[in-house]
Amino acid sequence: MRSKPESIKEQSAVTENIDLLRWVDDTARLTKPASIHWCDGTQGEYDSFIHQMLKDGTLVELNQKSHPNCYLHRSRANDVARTESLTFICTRDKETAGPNNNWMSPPAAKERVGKLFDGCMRGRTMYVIPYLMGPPGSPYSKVGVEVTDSLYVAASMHIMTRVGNVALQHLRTSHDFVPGLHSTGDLSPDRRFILHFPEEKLIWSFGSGYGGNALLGKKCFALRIASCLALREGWMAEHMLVIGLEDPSGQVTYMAGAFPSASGKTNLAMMVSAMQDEGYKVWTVGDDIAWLHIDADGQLRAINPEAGFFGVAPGTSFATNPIAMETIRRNTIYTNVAVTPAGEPWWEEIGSEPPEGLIDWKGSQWSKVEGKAAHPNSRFTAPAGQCPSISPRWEDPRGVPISAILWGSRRSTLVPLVMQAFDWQHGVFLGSGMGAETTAAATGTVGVVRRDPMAMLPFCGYNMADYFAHWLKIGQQLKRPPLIFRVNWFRKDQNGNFVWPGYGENIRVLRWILERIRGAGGARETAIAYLPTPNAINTEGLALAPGAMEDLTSVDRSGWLNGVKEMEKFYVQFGDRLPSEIWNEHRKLRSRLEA
Ligand code: SAT
Ligand code: MN
Repeated sequence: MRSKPESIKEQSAVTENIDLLRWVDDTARLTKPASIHWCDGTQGEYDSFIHQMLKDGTLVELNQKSHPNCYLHRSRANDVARTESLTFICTRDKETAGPNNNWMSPPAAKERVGKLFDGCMRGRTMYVIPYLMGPPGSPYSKVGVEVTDSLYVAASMHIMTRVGNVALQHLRTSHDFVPGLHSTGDLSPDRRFILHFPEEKLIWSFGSGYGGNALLGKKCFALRIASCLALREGWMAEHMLVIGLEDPSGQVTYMAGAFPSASGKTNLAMMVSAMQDEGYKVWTVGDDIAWLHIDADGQLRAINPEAGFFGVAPGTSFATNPIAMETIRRNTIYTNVAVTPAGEPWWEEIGSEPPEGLIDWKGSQWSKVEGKAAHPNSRFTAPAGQCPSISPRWEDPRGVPISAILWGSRRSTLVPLVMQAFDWQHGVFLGSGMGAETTAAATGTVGVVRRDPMAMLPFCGYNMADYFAHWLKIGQQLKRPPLIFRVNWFRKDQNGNFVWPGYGENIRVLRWILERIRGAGGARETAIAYLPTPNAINTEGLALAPGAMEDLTSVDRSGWLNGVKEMEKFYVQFGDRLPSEIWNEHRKLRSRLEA
């Protein structure tokens, strides 16, 4: 559906939504594209996008025998991860955005970045992408419309969201959609801005072609803007995976887990249980984002707003995540991975040695001295529906009932393998104070501990003090609030080796969590939380170092007292706005540790 920018009549064949037509028209006047293409979301359209990108070099064809319909994209070397320093929340009042966000006033942001958008699509095609976040027919689903001049973005949106008619039908004539304007511009970091206007539900992204900066349905809409809508409307938009844990009787219990980017969320979401023979199996509902609503019975329910996975490639292998390896064998767009002479994707820890003649992520011959062949934040973009462990209920319009919430992050020391919060309020406190070692998913130093509450620090679209208050309030509205747990698979010993085997063996921890949900499972009360009793977690058949389990389930008092100080430094930024409940929990934790 190609048309001249002015022909609003022609576009109205696609939709009769006046607000949408007007916004697209205004956008075209600003960006001045040579032509406009309304995306219909069909396979034919996807294929033609791919064809075009193979022709102009945006994509490289991978081995079509081993990886049918798989392609490689190389982004600019300075555009390989989210850029938190260039990401802004634009609200009238700076306090609304909070100390956790970069802020610009809406008029200032529009003035500054509007100039960059002016005429930025000259000679280019403007793609209009109506998309649905959430299952078709769900009352919890929401519509976005992304306008972009990047075909890579348009094709990726086909995978990550539900594009075309399904979205327009959900929208009908309502003005209730989230417009998102994206242009790659000249890809200069000096002219790169990722702007969110929660008060008008608008996204502007300029100067980046990378994932979270450019696929506006994901972090920009489904987390930053959605978190603001959720605050207003009484639900929660969270950086969480959702899994179903099937027990030997066939009953499935659903859990949601918040982990920072590149901390194994996708691995956990697709875990092949090491206790499969005993009847414990994990089903995948989502691997990155959950929208949580309270239903009429006071039960928390989750939908996965996305339709695909945008996962970290390095470290993914048949040993660590066979389900992902199976999922990304076809219909997948890879970004910034290496490629073998046979045309197959390759990355560090894929499970094979780098072959002779490997081409690195920048497109050059790789040699060992040059470091990593794949970028540490290289990604795969694959349809969720083709994942072998996808839950039969992943598109249930009512969502799935959540019985437990997990906080997880990389902590090589201090934080036990698993602990259970005393109650909802204590659980919210544990999430609010979560420390995390930074990863390659964002530009900056890797491995330094920062506070990353609920794994939402880069994604909460408003003041986090209000976010904590919202969490506390939601708990009061739930008839049976999910139990809250902190997990940490990432403890290391003095030699830098992981203490716990992780991956499929994490099922042993999930099983304890399931027992706790059912009122069983051995636990002891400690200063920080309930910890598993020595034999509560089955370790049969694991080659753990002597004393490992004791280390993983004990409390390092002086370490935690330090942590308490770090939390305090983080909380004081929020001044009076921080809920008193958080300070109370903080005070209680310190006095228990000092007792
Ligand atoms: O780059 S994204 O923000 O889309 C992925 C992530 O960092 O979690
Ligand atoms: Mn993420």
